[in-house]
Amino acid sequence: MIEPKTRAPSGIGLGSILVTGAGGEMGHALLAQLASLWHGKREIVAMDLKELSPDRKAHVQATYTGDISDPRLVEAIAANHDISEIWHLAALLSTRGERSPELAMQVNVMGSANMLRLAAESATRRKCPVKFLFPSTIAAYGVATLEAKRAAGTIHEGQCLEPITMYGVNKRAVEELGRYYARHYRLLNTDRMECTVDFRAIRFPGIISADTVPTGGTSDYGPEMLHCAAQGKAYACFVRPDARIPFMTMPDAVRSIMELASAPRESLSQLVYNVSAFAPSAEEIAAKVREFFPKVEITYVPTPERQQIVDSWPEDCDDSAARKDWGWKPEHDFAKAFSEYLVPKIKVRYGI
Ligand code: AKB
Repeated sequence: MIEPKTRAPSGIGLGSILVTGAGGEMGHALLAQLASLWHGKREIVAMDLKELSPDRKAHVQATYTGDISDPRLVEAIAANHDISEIWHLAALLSTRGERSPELAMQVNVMGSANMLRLAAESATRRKCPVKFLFPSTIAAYGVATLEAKRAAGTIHEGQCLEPITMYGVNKRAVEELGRYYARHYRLLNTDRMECTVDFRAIRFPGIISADTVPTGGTSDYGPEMLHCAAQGKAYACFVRPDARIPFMTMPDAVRSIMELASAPRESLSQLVYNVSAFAPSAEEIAAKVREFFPKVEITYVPTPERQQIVDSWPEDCDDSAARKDWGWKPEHDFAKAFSEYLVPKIKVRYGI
């Protein structure tokens, strides 16, 4: 279903911002930020598989409900709006993707290819690069064994790039497509633009939000533990106590991608960046949750398949390039994430 049917004015030459996956976890926090930044200056167009909730619709000027892998929907957006920036958040996450790998590839790769094409065609028409923000993930990394993970320790962007999940493979594929559109699009054309798509990606760790509980991911045990505890529910963790991957709070995640978006292109030495904040084991998360919710009952019932996915992801990521190129610095370390953000907000959310 498409609404509206007419091309909306896009403001003073700035063009419109398209946000895909606007109904998802990150979309929730990002729409509000984009709306306050661009209020009255730029049109924001949102797209999601499901109809957006009224509070999200309030932040945007146009909404499209449908599948990003449907080229007709993408053509309709291109016909109705002057798109100059795309925040492509829509994806099937790692656990869901592994249960339906072909569907994941369709949405995560073909849907992204549609978005990159929309960006390139819009850039060619506007004669100006279209900015493309892409949340990639630590799932883009992959090591074959737990021993290899421990030996690798904290890794930089060029290491361990053999993901074992369809989701990780899909994200790597889009990073490579982004590199092509940014640097080599139509390389045989003599009149080609030097940069057609200004592709910028962040490999996010697991994200913990006080407002939303993720579904379909493998890093979900972190947020699930906390949200269960706050609701007085017991939690059976699907990974071992010693499982370790990096995490970050949602406000830091949103701020990082907003900061990357606003960084001058010439300061960016790479297209894909790690960002890091803290990297606790599952047991360290459980202990922190118990500090604030002492009655919570947390047990460990590892699912071998999901454990294998977590064991293939790095223990932590080296984000020195992001720190150097665009000044990245997380606000929340592990202690502050709980004491200053998660616990106070989650108590309000669940009326504790
Ligand atoms: C997932 O678990 O699928 C994601 C991720 C780490 O990318 N949250």
